[in-house]
Amino acid sequence: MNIPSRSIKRRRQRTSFYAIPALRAVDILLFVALLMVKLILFDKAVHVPYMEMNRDDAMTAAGTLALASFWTLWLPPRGRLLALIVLDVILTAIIYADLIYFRYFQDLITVPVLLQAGQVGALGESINSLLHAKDIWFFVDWLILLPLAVLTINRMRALRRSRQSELSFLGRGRLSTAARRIGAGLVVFVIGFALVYVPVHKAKSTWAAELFTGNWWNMSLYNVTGVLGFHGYDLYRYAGEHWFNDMTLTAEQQDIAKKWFDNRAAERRALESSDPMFGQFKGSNVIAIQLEAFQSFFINRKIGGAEVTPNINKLLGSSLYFNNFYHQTSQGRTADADLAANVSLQPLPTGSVFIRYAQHTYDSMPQTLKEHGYAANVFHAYEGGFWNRNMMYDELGYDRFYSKNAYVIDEPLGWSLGDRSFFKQSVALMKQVKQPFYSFLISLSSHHPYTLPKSVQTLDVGAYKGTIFGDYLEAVHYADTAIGVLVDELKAAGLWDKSIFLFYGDHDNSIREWEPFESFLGQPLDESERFRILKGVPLVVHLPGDDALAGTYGQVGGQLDVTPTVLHLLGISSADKAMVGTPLITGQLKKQERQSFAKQVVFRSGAYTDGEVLYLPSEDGLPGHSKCYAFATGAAVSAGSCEGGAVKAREELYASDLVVEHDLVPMLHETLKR
Ligand code: GP9
Ligand code: MN
Repeated sequence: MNIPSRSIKRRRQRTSFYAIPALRAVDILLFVALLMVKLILFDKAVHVPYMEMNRDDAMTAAGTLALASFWTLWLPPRGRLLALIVLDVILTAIIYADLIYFRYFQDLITVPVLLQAGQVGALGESINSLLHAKDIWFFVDWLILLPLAVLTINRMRALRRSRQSELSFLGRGRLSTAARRIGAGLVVFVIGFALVYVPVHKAKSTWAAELFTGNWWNMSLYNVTGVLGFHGYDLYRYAGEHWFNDMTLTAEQQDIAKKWFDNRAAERRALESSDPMFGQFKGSNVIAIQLEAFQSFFINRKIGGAEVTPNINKLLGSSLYFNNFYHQTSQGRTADADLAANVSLQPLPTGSVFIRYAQHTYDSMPQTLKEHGYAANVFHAYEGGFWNRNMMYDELGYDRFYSKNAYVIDEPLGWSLGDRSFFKQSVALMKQVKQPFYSFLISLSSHHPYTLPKSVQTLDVGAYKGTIFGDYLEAVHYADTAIGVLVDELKAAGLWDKSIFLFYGDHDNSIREWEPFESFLGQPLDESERFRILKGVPLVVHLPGDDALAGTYGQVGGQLDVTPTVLHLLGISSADKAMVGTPLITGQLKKQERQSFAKQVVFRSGAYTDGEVLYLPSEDGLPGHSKCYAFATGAAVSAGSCEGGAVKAREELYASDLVVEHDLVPMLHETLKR
């Protein structure tokens, strides 16, 4: 038994701060207080609109600190003090690293970010502008805490030398001391858990219901979990998806994916060798615009005698307009449209590929064009971290992502910069790029809830004034003006005749009351018409110096066909690419209201159309409840007319999901290379 000598005992009683019972919890309280200040500083520094820390957020933040530190109460007093100082240093470093990362990427650090070296490396050149003098407040406590840690270590060493070790688990105190410490630790754990659980559960059961499944931005998660809670959740999410999820691929699954993509690539290969359109526009620039919530039901329509989209309607005179073109997005909305159009793979049923599998390999339009000597840039005047774009665009092979930081916000509108100024500034940036180039632009002003300032409401929407439908028409009318500006700018820059220019809508407008649609279109809408309106977005393609093909085309198509179409026109083979779509602009095209090339457009729900039928599976998944309609008339037809197609639609979704989830593109390259 180690009995402290009397002199040591006396000295310890005299000097020990812990001898005063009331002060025993002071270190952990001080720890929570200091870190709370830092979390508030972080929140103020990132300053995301509508996300300021409120009472619930403060509760969550305090709870996460309790959860991070409860175990220190199991240690003897000096061990605990030391552990709290080390925790303070680690958590401060995490919070500050997040702040620096946020200032550059408008996002938080995640496990995949740490695994993808390029992301953090990009900070290097700008580090000076990312460090602010006032950040010193994150570290002032270290001036006291670090010397205190050294003193504590020395003191512990001295005590250990006198065989009074306090480092061992629970120290050498009496059993009652041990029980008290365990109890105190557990109490803090329970308090911490409750402080986190109650507000997070409240958010999850109200506005944030889909946030944890279909999450769209790490900052939205941060808004619920706080920065430390976010890292806990990120680790849990990553571990669940990558370590604990049984992702073993069976030989049979491999075979299914190989066969499916091989067949699809063979279709494209056959077309490449026989179709006169292949390579007709070799060497052109490609300028593709993804328009926010831009549907097709208002194209060529008037309200109170005024055209909703006068600029686009005029452009149709010299362009190819696909009026049976559909969006194929799921929960990932804008990001799914981007994936469909640039990667030609199906989105996932839950969440977005951009967030869940950004580190996997894909065959993309930018990457393929770069392999053929093109420059490739993407433009979107919003926070670069939204939809995990920074990471995904890196993977897709773009040279540069011009996000909000690259723009002067001289026309503030809605979420960010108005589309008119966005397009103007993008063309100015584009002019600097060596040709041929691929430029992908994503608009934003026509985003839900569509309320534009009075100054840009230039369409008289009559009876719809003051309704969301009226606001939507105003917003798409504004977006149409912006398209007009963009075309003029491209002409002035001398790019118009050297470029394949195309645009498509990303997804529907989320307005689910059918009455305004019916009164606007002047007819009642049955189920098949509603589906076609909901999914219908325009695809408009202007080909350089060639208006001969201009006209309206009724062939069905979808966003997954955009990349194969562009590659086909440029004469770049997609036969060795793991892509789902097929070219829409071929020698077979005819200007007709409706044509069928035995081509299927498959939607995430398993619905499909081939231009002959429209198949809508039932929500309860029972085959007997599904619907089969004639595409031309909307009349119900026998279920048998859709059966074979429904099986093929499921096969497409299954094969595409295998590729995304199991990262099969490298394996498929081996099979597709001939
Ligand atoms: C934001 C924009 C909107 O960057 O792309 O995304 P959404 O909410 O439409 O998916
Ligand atoms: Mn969108």
